[in-house]
Amino acid sequence: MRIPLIAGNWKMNKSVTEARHFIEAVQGKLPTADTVETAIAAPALFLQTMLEANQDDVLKIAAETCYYEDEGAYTGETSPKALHEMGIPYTIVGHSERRRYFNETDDVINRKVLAVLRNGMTPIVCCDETMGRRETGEKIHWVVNQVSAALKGVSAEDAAKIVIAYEPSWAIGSGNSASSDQAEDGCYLIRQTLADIYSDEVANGVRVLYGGSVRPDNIAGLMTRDNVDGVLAGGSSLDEQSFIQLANYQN
Ligand code: G2H
Repeated sequence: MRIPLIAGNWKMNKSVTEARHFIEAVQGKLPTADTVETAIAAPALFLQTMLEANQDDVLKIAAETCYYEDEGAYTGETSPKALHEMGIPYTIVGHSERRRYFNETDDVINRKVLAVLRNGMTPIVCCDETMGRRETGEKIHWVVNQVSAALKGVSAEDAAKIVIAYEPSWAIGSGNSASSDQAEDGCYLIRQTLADIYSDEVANGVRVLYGGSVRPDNIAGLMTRDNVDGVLAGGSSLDEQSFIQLANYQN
């Protein structure tokens, strides 16, 4: 059984003080990880404070990105080895904003996936899709190619541990989520790609999330779909009450 994962992605928002207040406010208000797992990915400079404030340890504290080398002369970068040592279990890799604004290529994303796995963490691998590609039918190649490029050299054993997020660019930050049919369609395509590369067993074990304008009022519909195992929420994960509602979508 795939335990749902409700993850937030704060992007470059909040201050350290606000991050601590958020963690304090959600203590005791999130489902336990054996029913619904919850995570917040935040800027690296907040992570230690968030870990310290996370007294009940239900919420997973995650990173938004990291570098693909463990250490060395890479000014300004975040080490996956150091993230693991801090106790960070998840790192987002390949978010469309990283691809678009920081020129992260499929090759860079693949190296990051390998680095995150090598350091004992789980990558939340994002793949996007544009409306143009959806309308021309090019989407299938685009999504399949991103998944297979990101997982190049990843063993079946490691692939079984990863999380993949389907995030159509046209839904990100737009206020217009994909419909539950469109989300199911994208997540199903990703699972089939995993089955083709690895096996049905691996594909059926991997959690595939949907991301793009997920809100408390549309999460329940998305989560009814067979291949949608959770969400990656940006804007609606910034407010404590909104995130608590997302996490408790079953109630
Ligand atoms: C997509 C998503 C979070 P939002 O980027 O990964 O953001 O929910 O604001 O569309």
